[in-house]
Amino acid sequence: MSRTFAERESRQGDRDESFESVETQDWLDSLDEVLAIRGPQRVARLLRGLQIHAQKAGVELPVTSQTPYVNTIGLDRQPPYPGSRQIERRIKSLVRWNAMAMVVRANRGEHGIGGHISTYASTATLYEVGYNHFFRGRDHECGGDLVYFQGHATPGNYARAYLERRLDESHLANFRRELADGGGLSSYPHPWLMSDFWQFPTVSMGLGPIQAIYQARFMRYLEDRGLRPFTGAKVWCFMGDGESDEPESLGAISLAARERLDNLIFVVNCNLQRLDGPVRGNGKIIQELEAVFRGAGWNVIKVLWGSEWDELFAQDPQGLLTQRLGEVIDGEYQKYMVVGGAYIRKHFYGVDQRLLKMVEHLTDEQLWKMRYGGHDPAKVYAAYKSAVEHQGRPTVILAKTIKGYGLGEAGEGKNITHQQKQLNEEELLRFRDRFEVPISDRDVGDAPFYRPPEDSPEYQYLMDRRRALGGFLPRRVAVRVETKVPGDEVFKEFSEGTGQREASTTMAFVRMLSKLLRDKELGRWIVPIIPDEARTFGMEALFRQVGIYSHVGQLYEPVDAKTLLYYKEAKDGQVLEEGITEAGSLCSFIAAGTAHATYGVRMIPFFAYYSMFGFQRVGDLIWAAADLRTRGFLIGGTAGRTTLAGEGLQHQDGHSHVLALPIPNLLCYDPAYAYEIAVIIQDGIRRMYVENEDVFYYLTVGNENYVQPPMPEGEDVREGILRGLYRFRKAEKAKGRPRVQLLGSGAILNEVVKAQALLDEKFGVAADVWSVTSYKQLHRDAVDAERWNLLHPDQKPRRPFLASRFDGSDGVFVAASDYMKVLADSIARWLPGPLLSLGTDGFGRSEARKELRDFFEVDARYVALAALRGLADRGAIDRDKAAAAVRQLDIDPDKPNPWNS
Ligand SMILES: Cc1ncc(C[n+]2csc(CCOP(=O)(O)OP(=O)(O)O)c2C)c(N)n1
Ligand SMILES: [Mg+2]
Repeated sequence: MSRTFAERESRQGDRDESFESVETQDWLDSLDEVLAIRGPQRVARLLRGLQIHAQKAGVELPVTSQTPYVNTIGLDRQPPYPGSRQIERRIKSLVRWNAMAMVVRANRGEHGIGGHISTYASTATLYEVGYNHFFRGRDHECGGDLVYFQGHATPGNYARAYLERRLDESHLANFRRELADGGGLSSYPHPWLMSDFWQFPTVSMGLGPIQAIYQARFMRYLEDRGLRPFTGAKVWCFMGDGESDEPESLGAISLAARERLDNLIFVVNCNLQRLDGPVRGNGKIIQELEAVFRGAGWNVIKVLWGSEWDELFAQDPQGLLTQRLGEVIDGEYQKYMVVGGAYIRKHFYGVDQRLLKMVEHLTDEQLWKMRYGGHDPAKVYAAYKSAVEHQGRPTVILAKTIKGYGLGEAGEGKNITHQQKQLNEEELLRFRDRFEVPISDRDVGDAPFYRPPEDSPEYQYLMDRRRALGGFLPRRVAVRVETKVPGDEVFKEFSEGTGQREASTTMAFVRMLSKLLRDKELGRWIVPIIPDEARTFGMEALFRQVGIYSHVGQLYEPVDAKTLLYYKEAKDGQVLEEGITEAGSLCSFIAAGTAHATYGVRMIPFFAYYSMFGFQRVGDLIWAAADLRTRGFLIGGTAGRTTLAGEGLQHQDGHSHVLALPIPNLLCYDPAYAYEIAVIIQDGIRRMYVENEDVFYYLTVGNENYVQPPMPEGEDVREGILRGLYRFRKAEKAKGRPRVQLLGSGAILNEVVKAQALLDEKFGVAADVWSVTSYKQLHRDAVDAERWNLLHPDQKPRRPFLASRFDGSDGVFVAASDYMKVLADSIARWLPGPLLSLGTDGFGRSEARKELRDFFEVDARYVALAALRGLADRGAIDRDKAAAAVRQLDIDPDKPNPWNS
């Protein structure tokens, strides 16, 4: 066990102690003198010199990424408080009360409906100082600050909106009851559900901080490209200390420092607790975070001690108190707050007579009530002011608070406090008294909501403050965008095919993107986003064409400067080359795809990435993108379990389309040919940027080269591509022959076309070939029709698109794709005949395409065999013929099942 500073000191004996004391004072006096005469920068240089000297002399020094456990901004640098502390306290108390009452009442009404009291209780001052003095609304000349509120502190946001008369009592009464008559309030920030209120979803821990970083960076991108004026708007991100454990929370902080994002401010609500207990019972989360952020290059402001402590620090020139505060660990701090003043005196101050003496004039009660910095508006204001004025670096404010502050016996600082959702009458009374809420003894048990009348000083004050700061917050404003869909001059060439030339769908997409970037109307709004994969996708030409965005431009001569496609970084560069971070890239995608709502600027992001590292790697962020009503195109490159050769198990994606199924507003396509991509992208731009639909797109593209055919004639092809299916090639010589319907997607459509010929030539079977561009679209449409039919039994049933397309199509159905079989199976119910689906279930392999397609049983031979097997099952051909086909097609019937091998 480590000994305390005081214990170590006392063991050295009196003589030693007095000698050390004199020696220390001597050094401190010298330092003060230099400080007074030569200033703080000289002191910093001197200390650095001393450090080097000591290190050379063999003195082991601790890593200096931490500063002492005291406020970063000392009393002498603390600005005066600009508002009325008294009225602000009244407002805050009412917000506290209503936030608490909202949760208590929700849980009385419906046991187990949930909600959180303690989190907002700990962060109330951090929010209120922001609301009254810092957060600027949309109508402010800066265009509004962007605030990422801590997800489960929503009762505080709602309670304030209630005082502001943006919400009424029935909203509050229906907290967590969104299906109630008249609507209710979302548990957490969800723009999908409260689209004129919430801007940013944050409650999936870690997603708020990483999105805030990329949002601040995207704000810079818009400014540097001249798409938005520089206004000095800030991005604020409130997060929990427990939340900092999520890799996403801290994973991108170095980017913020590198990009010098002084428009970004993190506020970490360090209540030292998470859900189950202390965040770092055996350590100090604030010191740990300080080291991490300082190490990454952030400006760190610690707000630890309230004004009551100032007097003690003033009496402590030798820093005894500072030392003691630094050695106590978080688990003990938590205990002090729960157990009370006598315990604090004995266990905190009691280790040293000098410390005890320092507080002898204070009662136990007073000792207990000495506030932490995060609960003192004066300290919080000082930190915020310093943060917004800081230049050249992002700032993190580490504010020490108490979880469940004000709940007293009902949970203040206790381990159960996160889950506390009920207060009994006695506890409500105490809460009311503590915050002086004007509710009578008789009523208090009902936990009624309370808001001061419109002519009250409280209401006037808070409205004045909001007016001065540019309106309410949070508030989401979805601006309608007007865009012209690029015409045929961009897309026409793709409907003509490539003739004899082979090309991949990736190449087709890249060519399309590059043409879109040149489009006069649309080009500048496009945001190509790539996580260090441009060369993999053949997108490197974009580097030169539109440049890679860099706030500082290009400070070096690139090694390939003399080549045509050199690595060009520029301040007005358009490409976001994110480095190896799918999570970060996705945050850029979200920021760009929501720019219409955030900045009133429509942006069209195309985020191209390795399809394997999308839904399964950063699926939760994609879910958040959906909640955020993000618009844009996700392009899953090198897709297809057997189309991406050689890369093996961790790279070959045969399931991203399955993982994409759950996202309600995401349209998914697995196109086979260039013209399909052209139709989808053209229509996507129309839907998202002309019709203003809140949808987004996922397209997979592959790197296999093949001839891109011309778009088949026919009115229904275009519609079919968009709705999920069209007939690509009709059977020839069908009359009198057994008939099958072959469905193919992506690169595997080519195998299906080959199977058509095989069946025709070798087995006398006529096959129609259909391109399925989207099983998800087909499935959604079919279940939609089915649901309508269920609810309207007395009306003419609706027919799914899928069923109508197969009118008159006879026979057996076989589907093959580079994705799991379940995808094709999802539409089986609506087909007029039995379906046999072929797909790529199982782990990938490092192999060539031909072998992979044999291994996964998705090549032309298996498609033909499946058709024959289906025909045999129906009695349309002899079973022997199907059995013989196994041999004829050179298929090993006893080969291992790829699904589990
Ligand atoms: C990704 C994720 N995992 C788990 C949770 C469940 N959860 C909600 S709040 C919470 C504890 C949060 O602690 P902290 O970040 O310290 O916030 P505090 O309430 O203490 O301010 C947990 C685990 C979640 N919301 N998101
Ligand atoms: Mg916490």
